[in-house]
Amino acid sequence: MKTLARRAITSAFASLELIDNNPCEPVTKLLILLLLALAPSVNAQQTDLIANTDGRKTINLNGQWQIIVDPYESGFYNYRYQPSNDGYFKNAKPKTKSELIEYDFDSSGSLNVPGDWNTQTDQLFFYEGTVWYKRSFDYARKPNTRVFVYFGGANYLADVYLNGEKIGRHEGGFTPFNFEITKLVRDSGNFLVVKVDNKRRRDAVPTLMTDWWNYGGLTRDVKLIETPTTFVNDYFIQLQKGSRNHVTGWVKLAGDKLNQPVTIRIPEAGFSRSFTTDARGFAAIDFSADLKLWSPEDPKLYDVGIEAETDQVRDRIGFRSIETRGTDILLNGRPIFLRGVCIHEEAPIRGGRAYSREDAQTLLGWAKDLGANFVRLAHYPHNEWMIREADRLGIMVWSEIPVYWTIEWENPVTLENARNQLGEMIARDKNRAAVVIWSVANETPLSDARLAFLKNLVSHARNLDPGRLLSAAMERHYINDTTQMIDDPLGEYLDVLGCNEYVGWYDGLPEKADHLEFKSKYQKPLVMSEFGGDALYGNHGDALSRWTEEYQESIYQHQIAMLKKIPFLRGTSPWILTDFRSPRRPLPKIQDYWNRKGLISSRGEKKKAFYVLQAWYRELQQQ
Ligand code: GCB
Repeated sequence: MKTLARRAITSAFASLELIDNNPCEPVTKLLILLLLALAPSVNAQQTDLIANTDGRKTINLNGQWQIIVDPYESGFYNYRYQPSNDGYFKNAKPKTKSELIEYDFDSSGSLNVPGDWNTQTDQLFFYEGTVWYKRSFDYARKPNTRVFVYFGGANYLADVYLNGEKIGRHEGGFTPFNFEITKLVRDSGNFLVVKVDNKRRRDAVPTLMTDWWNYGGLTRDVKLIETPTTFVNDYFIQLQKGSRNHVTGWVKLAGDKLNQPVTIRIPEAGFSRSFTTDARGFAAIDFSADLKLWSPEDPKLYDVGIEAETDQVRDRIGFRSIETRGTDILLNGRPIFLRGVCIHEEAPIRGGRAYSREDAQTLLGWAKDLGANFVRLAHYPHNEWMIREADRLGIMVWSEIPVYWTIEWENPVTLENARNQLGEMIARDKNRAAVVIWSVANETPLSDARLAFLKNLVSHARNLDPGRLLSAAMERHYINDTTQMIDDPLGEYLDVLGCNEYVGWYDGLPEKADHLEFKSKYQKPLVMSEFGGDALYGNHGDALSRWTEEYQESIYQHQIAMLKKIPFLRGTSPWILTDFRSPRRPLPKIQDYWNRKGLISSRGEKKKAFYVLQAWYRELQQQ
């Protein structure tokens, strides 16, 4: 309850901040606040996210789940469009030969979890709507334990039921959530039902228009997590901003024995120190240790133990500092250039959403092959394997939320949703050294309401994680034929300026880049967060023929020459590592619903531009 109350207050303040920046009448403000107080929060029933699920006792619920495709949501609403008490979540069976029940999970089809529904059956390729998932399981409860059901991600809106009872709802397609089921779970014959709805909505995050496939379903791992009655719920253990040996953070217990000693142990560094949690189960931690720092050259991870009397968790944690000075980005105190590439969460070769460690290894392996030390994971938080593998491989990560293009900037509920997704992204990955940048938005059009919304997200991110750099992929504009200006007012609140430009593709021909210069209003580092153009692998022609590998190669040649002249450029993440599916790209025989800006085709073939960028990145690596 405390958490709920805190969330409600935080969200009211968040909205107040937004409203305060908007010119509306005091009465209207009051009304909005009143409505907010009455409306259930997006994740009202969610238990605080359990950190590091791999470091816990878990029971895997992946595999085949029974499904019912329900375009009219008749498993949820009755014929008067009122929520029904007897929906599909009851998993009912006729008890007599006369009883009428118009659905049956057990004789319906099935889908693999994790996995999107679009690429598992042709019938659902373009489907946007509701699919019901059901999985049965047995679970022998032990005394003094609690059990939670954890979803790595469900796109987009998930209503979760256990044994016919609603246990929670989660909104947002790319972040994890968990619900406690201790009281509901039984020894045998449990049925877990999830209604997953991926209908796009104007007020959602993302909103109606995107340039990626709206893959629906239980797209990431599902598991049960078993914990002691009082357990280590979450912790934040990272270097203090600017320091290379001072660790700060916190540990949070959940349960009834909240006040107890907790020891942080890093055996390899010979470190061990105890802290005591307060009546809320919270302890601030603060210590110095002699640590070998994480870097792309040497991605050192330590075994870290978080040991309470009632529960112990182990994690692999890297320590590094990341900060900016003037126009420089400093990793462990030294200036660094981010040699990056953007990536969508699409499975290499197989297609559809990526979800496995192998998918992450292939994608990040290609990025390494390119000479990258950095990836921009676009346009939403990717699955946890990507971050864990980046941590292991020494690849710095920019991670972002789907605040993309035309969000409802004036809608307090949309803001609350975006804040929630931002909070969940940070909650999951805050202990990963690889993550160096949180980004709050992509290519959002300037307005006062948009600035208020994004400032709110920036301050939320800083409160949750004071150590990492904040950015956003912004737009720029021409001040004359040959000068592009970066002066988005959002830039004032960011640490690193992100900027997307498509000179040579949407903006003139590749040669246009030769005469261009970039100016910035801010003394801050710039990451050119997107540039590029489409090429169909194997399609050849001269360098002025669209869709050919030669045209794309020429864009990269001219772009690189231009980028080299930008004095405050400290990183690049061209668009994009591999071709990815997009409903906005129908051109027959060329696009066929793929965005072809990949440096690598959907089948894993490297296009000519790949080698142009690789040569530049190798050159930068020598410097
Ligand atoms: C952009 C967007 C990205 C698109 C890309 C394109 O600016 O940020 O999501 O896919 O351009 O290919 O047009």
